[in-house]
Order: sequence, then structure tokens, then C-alpha cells
Amino acid sequence: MDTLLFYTPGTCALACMIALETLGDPYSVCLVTKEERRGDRFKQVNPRGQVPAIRLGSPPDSRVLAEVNAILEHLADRKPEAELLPRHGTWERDVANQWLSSLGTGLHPAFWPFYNPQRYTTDEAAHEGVKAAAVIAIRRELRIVDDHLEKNEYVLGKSLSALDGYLFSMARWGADMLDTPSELPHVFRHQKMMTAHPIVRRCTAVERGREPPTPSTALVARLELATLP
Ligand SMILES: N[C@@H](CCC(=O)N[C@@H](CS)C(=O)NCC(=O)O)C(=O)O
Repeated sequence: MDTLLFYTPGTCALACMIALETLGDPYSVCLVTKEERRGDRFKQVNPRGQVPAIRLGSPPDSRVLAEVNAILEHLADRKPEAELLPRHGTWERDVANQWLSSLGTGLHPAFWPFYNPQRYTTDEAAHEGVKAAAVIAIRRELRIVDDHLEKNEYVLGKSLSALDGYLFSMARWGADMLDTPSELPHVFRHQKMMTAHPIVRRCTAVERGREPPTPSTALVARLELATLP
């Protein structure tokens, strides 16, 4: 099935690109700039104006799936043997779902007031206060992850999963407001490990518009929203 990932560099869409690379099936990416996310063209893809979204199939018979959790679950279920997530019906999958939910509804939204304080107050003078409160929430969420990673190499313990890419795509934002190496040593260790992973190196190069250090056998095309047929 044709799979097209809509992404913006530096966002949580990286989690889905890492998952797609891990699956190894053919996929394409479509760059959506911050400005384009707010425009009518992209709102036809995702009315929320958010990345990630994936388009499955070719227009006019294509479907679009948005929301990181839904996309990661879709990709994991597409090819269970790739072990992006544990099998359904196991305790391990229950724990993975718990982390998906906690990263998606705890850690992820903790960053939003920091980057978009205007969405949380109509009083411009209060923006700095909103951002300061966001830093408290971000630190609290990341400390929960840090405590977990003290005893676990990966989010799910001993093996790499789609959750590690999701955590990595967000934990890197922590550098904008926290001293990650000293405040969150285990998250920092995880970030370093992920940064060095060949798939992550490939995906971060692609999201930055660079040539990947090792070629992808799965990435078919790098498209841009403005010229998307
Ligand atoms: N609930 C969505 C949130 C996605 C999200 O916040 N995406 C950010 C980038 S990391 C975005 O597109 N923000 C633009 C906006 O909210 O206007 C999900 O889990 O996928």
C-alpha cells in the first residue's frame, strides 16, 4: 500500500518516520512547513493542522490517519514480526499501551504551553508565566521517564520499540528549557543511544533535508506539500 508521511522537521512526526524505516516497507515523506500546517492545503489532509499524518493508498482512493499513537499502532499491526510493539493480548502490549498513552497525553502536551503560550492565555503579559509553568510540567513528566530508564535500557525494558522513537522525538525538545545531561541523566543516555542508531541517524538527516549517512532501502520519495500532485 502507498504510504506517505506528512512531517515537519523537529517534530514528533520523527517517531513515525523511525517506525516506517524500521518496518522497511516502501514509503514516501512529504515536507510540510510550519506555515503550510496552518494553510488550507494541509487542512484538507489533517483538519487540526498538525503533523504527523499518513496517507494510505493513492488518491482518489486514499485514507489519512493522524495522531502519533494511532499511526504507531497501525504500523506495528501492519507487520507484527517487526516488533515495533508487542503482540496484542499480551501483558507487554498492555504496558506498551500505557506508555503510548502516557507519552501522548502526559509528556507531549506538557510542551505545548512552552511553545504556544498564546493558546493558554489571552494576556500577553502572562506568556512568560505560562512558559515557566510548562517547564515545571515538562520536568515532572521527563523525571518519570528518567526514573524508569534508570532500570531499563529501553522504554519497554530490554528491547527497542516504537516507543523509543516517540520518546526520542520529544525528549530532544528538552534541550530548549532543561539541562538534560545533569537533570535527566537516564533520558540523556537514552537520547545518546538513539542518536547513534543507524535508523535514527538516517531519519534525522532526512527530516533536515540532508542526504542520509546510510541509504534507506524503504524511502521511495521525498516530496513537498507545495508541489504534491
Ligand atoms: N495529538 C497529536 C499532536 C500532534 C502535534 O502536537 N503535532 C505538532 C508537532 S510535534 C504540531 O503539528 N503542532 C502544530 C499545531 O498544533 O498547530 C498527536 O499525537 O499526533
